[in-house]
Amino acid sequence: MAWFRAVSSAAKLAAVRRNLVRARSYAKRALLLPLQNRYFHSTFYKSKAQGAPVPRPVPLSRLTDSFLDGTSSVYIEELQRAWEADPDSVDESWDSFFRNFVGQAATSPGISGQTIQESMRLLKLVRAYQVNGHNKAQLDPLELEEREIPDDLDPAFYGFTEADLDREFFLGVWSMAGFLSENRPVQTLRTILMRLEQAYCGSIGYEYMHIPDREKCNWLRDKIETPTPRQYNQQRRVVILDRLIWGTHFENFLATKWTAAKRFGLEGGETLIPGMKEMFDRAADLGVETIVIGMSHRGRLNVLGNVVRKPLAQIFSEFSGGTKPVDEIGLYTGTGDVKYHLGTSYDRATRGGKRIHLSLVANPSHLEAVDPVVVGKTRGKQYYSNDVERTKNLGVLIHGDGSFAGQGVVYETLHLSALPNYKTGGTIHIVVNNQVAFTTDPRSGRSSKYCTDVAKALNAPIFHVNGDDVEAVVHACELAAEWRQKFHSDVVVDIICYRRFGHNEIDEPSFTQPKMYKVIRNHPSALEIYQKKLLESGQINQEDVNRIHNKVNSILNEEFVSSKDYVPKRRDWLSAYWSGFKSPEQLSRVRNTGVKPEILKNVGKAICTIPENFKAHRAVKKIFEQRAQMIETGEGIDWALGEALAFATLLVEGNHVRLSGQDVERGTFSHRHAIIHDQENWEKYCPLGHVLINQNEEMFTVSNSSLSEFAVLGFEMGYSMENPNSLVLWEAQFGDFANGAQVIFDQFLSSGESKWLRQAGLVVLLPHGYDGQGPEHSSARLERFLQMSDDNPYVIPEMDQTLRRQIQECNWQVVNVTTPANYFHVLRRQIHRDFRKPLIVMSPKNLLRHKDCKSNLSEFDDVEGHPGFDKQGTCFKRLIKDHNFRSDLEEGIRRLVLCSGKVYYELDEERKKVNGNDVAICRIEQLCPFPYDLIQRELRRYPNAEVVWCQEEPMNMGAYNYIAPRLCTAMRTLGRGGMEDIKYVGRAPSAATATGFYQVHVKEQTELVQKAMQPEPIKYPY
Ligand SMILES: Cc1ncc(C[n+]2csc(CCOP(=O)(O)OP(=O)(O)O)c2C)c(N)n1
Ligand SMILES: [Mg+2]
Repeated sequence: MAWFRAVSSAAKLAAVRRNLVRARSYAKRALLLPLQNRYFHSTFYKSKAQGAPVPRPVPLSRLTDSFLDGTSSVYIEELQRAWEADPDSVDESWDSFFRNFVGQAATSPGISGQTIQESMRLLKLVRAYQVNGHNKAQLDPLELEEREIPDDLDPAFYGFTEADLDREFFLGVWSMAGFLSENRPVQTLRTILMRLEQAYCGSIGYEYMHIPDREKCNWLRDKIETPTPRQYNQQRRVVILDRLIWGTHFENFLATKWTAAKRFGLEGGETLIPGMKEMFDRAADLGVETIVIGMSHRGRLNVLGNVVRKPLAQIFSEFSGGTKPVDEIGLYTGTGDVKYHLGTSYDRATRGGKRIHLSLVANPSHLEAVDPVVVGKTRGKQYYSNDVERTKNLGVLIHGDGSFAGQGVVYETLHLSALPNYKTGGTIHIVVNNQVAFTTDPRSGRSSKYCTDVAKALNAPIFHVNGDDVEAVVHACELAAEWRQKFHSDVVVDIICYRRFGHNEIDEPSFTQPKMYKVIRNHPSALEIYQKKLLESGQINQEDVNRIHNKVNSILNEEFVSSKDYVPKRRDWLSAYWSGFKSPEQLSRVRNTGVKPEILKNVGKAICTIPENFKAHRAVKKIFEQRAQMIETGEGIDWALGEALAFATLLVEGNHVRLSGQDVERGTFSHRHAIIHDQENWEKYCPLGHVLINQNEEMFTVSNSSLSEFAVLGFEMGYSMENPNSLVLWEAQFGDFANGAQVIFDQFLSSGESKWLRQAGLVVLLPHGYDGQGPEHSSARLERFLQMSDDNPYVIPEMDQTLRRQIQECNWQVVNVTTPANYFHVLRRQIHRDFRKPLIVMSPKNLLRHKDCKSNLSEFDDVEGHPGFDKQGTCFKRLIKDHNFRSDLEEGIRRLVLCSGKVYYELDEERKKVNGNDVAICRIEQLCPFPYDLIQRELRRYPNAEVVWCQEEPMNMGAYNYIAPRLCTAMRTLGRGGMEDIKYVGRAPSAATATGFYQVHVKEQTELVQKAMQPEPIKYPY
């Protein structure tokens, strides 16, 4: 038996040695791991001689998780036994570890008997609280949530018993932050547990252990595990109370004055108001000067009144039905929007005596759609205020629990947060988590535990906080501001509250949530709870409380009285950068968009030059040589160069240009090459970044985006709203994919100005055209954009050049441009006018390299006598007349084919083939607003021509349904017939945009082009 034991312990020792060898090889391998994972292994490199004299605590905290599991503990115990038998039998680092740690523990009076295993278990317990403490935190004010407390928060799980509670344990003097950092290595288990419960299981549940950055975790641990995390003095508490009273009375007041109105009140979540205000105060203390806020319906009016400080009289006036705002200069007021969608901006003082600018962005009902818009606007502000560190301009988004979990755009927006050309230094997210979405329980509304789980993908810390504990809410909000200013990344505050009434005030919530509403009915408000607490603590007396209540009520009443006479004085869309811009009823003249020839030559050379030592790809080099040649000769300028010239000339004039979208740097069709790559050292060069001497790096930004449409278009929308002197463009990979961003088109781009009186000059490039690439790479759904255009098909507006306000009155412009020069001018026109309008461009694919789709430099300049020059100089051509027919009257023409886009080149080709000299082809370059004047001019020119609309899209798509009534109006007023006189040539109606069979495509395309040229008349309708 003795022999067996001996053998067995020898075998064990051998096993331990084998493990040690393995451990050493792990240590070597670990050097390749990212920094944060290296710490544990680095302790192995101390030599025995160096390590011996001074007992050094070995940071167990640095052990990786795998070492903390059960088998590792057993393994370490085995090691310990081996070490006790023979210290030389273990690796020198383990020797040091056991001497320092166990030696201390074993000899310290009062902690006798603590084993390594107990230490490990204790550490695991601490860690369990850090990871899982939030599961036990007191988060639900209604206490209805059924929760399972994880086993690993139970000391018994680690083998501790009642008897251990008052035993002292050695915790170490760890080089870890927070709880383990204190210089009190020996504590009783009872104290340890109490502290852990206080830190992690109170009114705030912290989720941060998913963050893989030690510095960030330690920073948070320091904040969370400090013995007195939040101690507000009496003065602060009065301020918090005051703010809570404002938030609460505001809703009560609206409820009593407008009993039947929908206001999507904040009742049950009123602590949001003091939380936000304290967050903003803290942010201001830390250097924030401007905050852009996005939020949906819930509590929006309260935030507008109490946080942003929109005049209460104005809010009340809007509640009473409101007067349509009247501008002192003009009368344009758009369609307006419901009161809980309107935006505004104000300057307000903070508690710390600073001033902060707050703007709440107007938003549609579409939940979360405003998120990327806010982030883009914030980035725009950062550019214009030279906020390189991104600490002066902050974006704050307020979400609902249902929408934060459910809406995909939340994830898309979060995913922009660290991208170099989209980051804003962190957005602060606040979730007003009232535990219900309309009538839907979280159980049916999401698959994850928390509604905020999506933010974990971004390694954002998440603070869940009980909305009934106003001080905890304030603390979490302040901490979020500190985090953002410290780490410049996103952070989430999840205020878990409830909704006292229905989804809106007219809704009956007990139909669907009877249990919840039974509890809510008897549940005191956050204000009642806080007031009671302060009164009981003696920090405030009833008189003081009454005084605040009376003050708030009397102000609300005074504002209500003055709201009756409230007259909105000034439209507020003219923020600083926009002064001087015209509203739709103020005439803005058409301006010359041509550029002096010498400037064109100079910038042309600059953008075609690649630095000498830059090793561009051979093919790219050739492209640039060809471009340089085009500039040199002034001939054959192609699409990409036309675009680059528009950008370059705008830059020279001091404008900011930003183009973003998927693969826009090279260009989906490999035509742009706005950024080129050194093939040897992988450096990048952006020719348009060097048009000016010492050009600001961001002045020309071209950036590949994340693979998102909704968020990226929303972002650029917000960016473009910030400053009119910027040409902001978003390009879809193919136009088809733009419908992933449909909400932005519908709710912001096409209707934003009309609803919210905010202009935007965003340009959207949508590759479009039938080349036989199948149903998903042919159509940008031109018809959708035209259908959303608001120009009246039956009324011809004032078209005189000196009085024309047609574009200003229209909601946007839709163009399908066919020459590089016209593309150049339409881009420049966006900036060279006194108003801003979104521009939708059906951009070409095969025209990018088409032999005939070229322009001469003389079409870009402003020289009298050059093509396109007229009284205003050189301008964008809304219609390109047939180059074959110059006289004002062409009586011999039997057919006038009107078309738009690349089909023109195919029609022209066919005409040449069939000698169709009696057919004229006109290109409508600007479809919306409809160029009535130019169409009528062409109709007059060809008095005997059959009028044909030709398109390559199916009949139910493309421009046909938009063109037909407008063309008809133009013809009727000239006595040229009506609807039945407009012939259609194009594809038949279809469900899919295009055929998937190339042969079918070719047949269809050939037929339609041939038909447009056929000698016999075309039957009506086709
Ligand atoms: C994209 C979108 N889908 C549906 C709706 C209709 N809707 C309005 S509020 C609401 C519930 C929102 O729940 P939650 O996000 O939890 O906010 P709460 O109203 O509870 O504050 C819904 C479904 C909407 N406005 N937007
Ligand atoms: Mg909700």
